[in-house]
Order: sequence, then C-alpha cells, then structure tokens
Amino acid sequence: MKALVIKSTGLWYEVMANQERLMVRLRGKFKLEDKKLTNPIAVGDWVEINPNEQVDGEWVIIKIYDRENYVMRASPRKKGHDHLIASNISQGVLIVTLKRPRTSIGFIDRFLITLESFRIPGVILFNKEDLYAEKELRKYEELKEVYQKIGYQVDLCQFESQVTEDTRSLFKNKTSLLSGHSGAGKSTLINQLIPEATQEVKEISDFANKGVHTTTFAELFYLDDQSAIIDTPGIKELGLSEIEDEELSHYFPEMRQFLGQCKFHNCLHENEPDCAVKEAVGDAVPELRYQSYLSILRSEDGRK
Ligand SMILES: Nc1nc2c(ncn2[C@@H]2O[C@H](COP(=O)(O)OP(=O)(O)OP(=O)(O)O)[C@@H](O)[C@H]2O)c(=O)[nH]1
Ligand SMILES: [Mg+2]
Ligand SMILES: [Zn+2]
Repeated sequence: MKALVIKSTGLWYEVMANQERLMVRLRGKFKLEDKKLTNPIAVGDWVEINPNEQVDGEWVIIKIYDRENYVMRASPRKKGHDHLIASNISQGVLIVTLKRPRTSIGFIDRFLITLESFRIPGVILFNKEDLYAEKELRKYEELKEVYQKIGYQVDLCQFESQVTEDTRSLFKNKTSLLSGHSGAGKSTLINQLIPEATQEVKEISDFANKGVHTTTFAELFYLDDQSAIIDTPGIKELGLSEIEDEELSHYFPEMRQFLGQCKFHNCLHENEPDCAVKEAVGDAVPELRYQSYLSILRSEDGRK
C-alpha cells in the first residue's frame, strides 16, 4: 500500500494511507543503504508499506518512492553527513524575525540557496511585526526591496494575533515547508491555520533571546485535500552541503544572467579581473547579497 510520511521520530514513522493514519517501522537494512544521511526517510516521502509478517498489526516500510525533490542540510552533529528536512515540496516558506530572535542575512540566503539548488520557489515571511520599532521596520523595508527585486515573495506578518487572507492563500494547493530559527513562530502559524492543530508553542528565553527548540520532529498537516504544510524544528545554522564553490553563484538568481560573461569560465566572482558579476554589484546584484555570497563562499559549511 502506498503511503505518505507525515511524521518521523527516527524510530517510528506516522504515515497516511487511504485516509488512515498508521504508525509504521522501517526494516533495519534500509538504514545502511545511504550512509551519508542521518535519516533515511523524511516527512513528505512516499513509501510502500506492507503488514509485518512477524508481528501482527504492525506495518513496515519496504520501499521509498523516488523523490521529486528534497531539502537537506549538513548535519551539525555528524561531519560529512546530511540531514533530510523534508521531501516532495512545492515551496519553501522561511519565517524570519528581526527581533526575538533575530535572523541573520546569512541564514536567509543559505535557505534560499538550498531551495534554488532544487528549483523550489521560496517565500519569506517576516513575523512579529508588533515587536518592530522604527529601526526594525526600516530594516524590513530594506530587505523586502532586496529580496523582491531578485524574485522572492516577501511579506510582513504577526501570526500571534492574526493570519491574513494573503498569508492563507499562499498555502493553497501546495505542499509548503516551514523553516526558520527556533522561536520564529512556525508552530504559531500552524495553529492559526489549522484549528485542530495543537502544536506546542513556547516563549523565547529572556536570557538568550532565542527560541527553546519546542518542536522536535517535523510533521505534515493538511489544510485541505490539496494543501499541506510541514512544521519543522527550528534550526540554528543551515549548513549547505553538496554545493561546490564553482556552482554557488548559480543559486543566486540575480547572478545567473551574468555567469557566461566573466573573463574566466571558472570565475568565482571574488578577485578575478573582468568579472561580470562584480560589475553588476550595486545594480542587478544587491550589495548585501554579494557580501553574503562572499561570506558563504569563504565559509566551510558542509560543502566540499
Ligand atoms: N510578539 C509576537 N510573538 C509571537 C508572534 N508569533 C509567535 N510569537 C511567539 O513566539 C514564541 C515562539 O513561537 P513558536 O511558534 O513556538 O516558534 P517556532 O518557530 O515553532 O519555534 P521551534 O518549535 O522552537 O522551532 C511564542 O511565545 C509565540 O507566542 C507574533 O506575531 N508576535
Ligand atoms: Mg515549533
Ligand atoms: Zn565572475
């Protein structure tokens, strides 16, 4: 029977098969097949399940169907390993906050690069508008201009008090992945969108001004038959993996148009002469994005 993985705790998977929720297990040998992943199956995966012949009433996953796409990050714990965040998604929605907690530009850009590498559309929602003073509102306007200009949808929200029709309609007829730091408000949004959802929500730590990692497992929720939304645990850093230095600029949509025009075909757009990307900085390529590009290029991440 074909089933969709809607929650994964590592040992057990909750799946939806023929409108029914089932807890299933994975046959042991699967775990070893791809040694570079810390988790062999992610929420959003389509799997084939069979009754377990040895244990009455238990189901096991016998096959993972090919993934249309997936989002992963370098495992922060296991060097050289990747962690699957979710698969088969139609858009990535990043929940950003400029206060309590503050999301860095590097984090936003790493998320967008991850999406671009799979050609998954990205949306950026700035949450907690009610906490923004003049300074944060100016920052928001600045970032909105940058990200809209290069093709991403951007909006200002306050999920705790209300979710607008515009935000609701973003999720129609799609499978959306929610991502962002702990405490950004992902679960708050889920609870607002889905009256039956009871995702735990916790206050930011006053001491650290950070979220306390309330959500610990990714989970898929249905908004209606055609629309699903995946809540995920907040992440501190999004390490990129499987992206070589030479490809990095391909995942900056505003740089793509210049890539064939540099003097050197393997130009990293750093210090090379006659670089078309560098010439476009401040114009088609926003300064802030170029600085972010350089910083990611020079950082280790999980790339290599
Ligand atoms: N002031 C304000 N607080 C908000 C808003 N949205 C959410 N919060 C609060 O932010 C805190 C964290 O919200 P959560 O929804 O738990 O955040 P999360 O992104 O799910 O966090 P993790 O599960 O840890 O990744 C809670 O205290 C929420 O009430 C908002 O629009 N304004
Ligand atoms: Mg949460
Ligand atoms: Zn160049």
